[in-house]
Amino acid sequence: MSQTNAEEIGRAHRRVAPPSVPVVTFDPYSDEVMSDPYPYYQEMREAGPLVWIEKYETYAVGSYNSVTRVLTDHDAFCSSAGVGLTNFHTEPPWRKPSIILEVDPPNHSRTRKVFSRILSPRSLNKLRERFEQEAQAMISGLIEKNSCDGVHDLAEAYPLKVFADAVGLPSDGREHLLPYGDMVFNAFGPQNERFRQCLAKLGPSIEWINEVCQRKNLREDSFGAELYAAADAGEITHEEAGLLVRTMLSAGLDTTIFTIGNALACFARYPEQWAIVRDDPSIARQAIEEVLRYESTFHSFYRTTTRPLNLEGVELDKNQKVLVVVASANRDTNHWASADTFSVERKPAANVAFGTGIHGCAGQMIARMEAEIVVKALAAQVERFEMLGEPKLHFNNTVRGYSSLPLRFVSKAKKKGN
Ligand code: OVM
Repeated sequence: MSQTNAEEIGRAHRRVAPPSVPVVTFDPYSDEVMSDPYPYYQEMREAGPLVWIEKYETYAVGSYNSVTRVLTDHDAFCSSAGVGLTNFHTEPPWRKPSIILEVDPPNHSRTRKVFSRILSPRSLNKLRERFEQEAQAMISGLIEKNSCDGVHDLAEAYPLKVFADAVGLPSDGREHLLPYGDMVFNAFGPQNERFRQCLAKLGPSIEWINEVCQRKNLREDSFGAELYAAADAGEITHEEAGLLVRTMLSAGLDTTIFTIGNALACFARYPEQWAIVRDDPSIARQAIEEVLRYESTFHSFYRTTTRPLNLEGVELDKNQKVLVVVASANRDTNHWASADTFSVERKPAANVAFGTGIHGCAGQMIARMEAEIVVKALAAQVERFEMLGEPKLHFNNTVRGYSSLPLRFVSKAKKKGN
């Protein structure tokens, strides 16, 4: 058989890397890699700024420069083919695509504008006091309990209360938000066993989510109500308002929950770093940036090429998926000094945990606000964290965090003998 024939036959079954692209053979979605992905990310960066992931027959970028290059060129690297491995041009999405995430300009610009206004710092300032009171009360309660699960009792409880209130959700049924979010983020990865099991268990959660996105179920004076008001004003349609409520519920819980959990895990694991924050809470915000850099919550997502192009010296065809590993960019030793060290005193610099470019996280200000308020409330009350058992990781195709953190919050007051 001639070589050309063999190649053509091979291509029908399996796509191979163009000759100049380094191949990586690990599966970024395996439990093994997810248990500690950073050495694998290093292997990927050392192989080159652009690599081929053999298992999923897709490109990937993991260096700080290649990640930002892809994310800042939304004309060449689009979102409308989906930001998961599934290519919406050739395979059906598991749900109706998001009208803000999985869409390109000019449609994206219209929905993004409304969304950004509702989540602007000005609008968030009105929520700050309520958010602070809730954090203080929750943390006082946990100190009294003497032991808690940092995930269930704080990382989950806090956004499920304050963020869901801000969106305008009813109090009952909020437990549906977690399996739904888990599904959303698994769906950005491959349709692996994890994806299938999650989908099989989803049951009534999808219906609950779709139900609470309707205007009649949302409280007045809430983000949800504001989205519908934007529809009354003709900026978006009423159906779009419902889909943007769905975006808030998809993007706003797991992300902040895992970020708060990752912060607790970092502070419990590096007590000397906690002591720095506790003694100078004015650096809480900077500390959260460092948690996001060191243990990025959103690990990776995809873009799709809109035309043949050259990336990092490689010719890519049109309609190619590129995995963008922001968590790897945030550990790139060519960009960060002591990249693998958790240091709350690191000068805040642009990490890409929230992405960058026109699709950079629209909720990043409220996410930072929630995390900062929790850290400051902890700094006011907690001397140190004692780990009472093994932390348990939660495995998800896209977001990284814990399912359990058995902790004791040791009170500052107790130490002083009060
Ligand atoms: C959405 C959505 C879902 C998950 C994440 C996200 C990071 C957006 O439904 O629009 O942004």
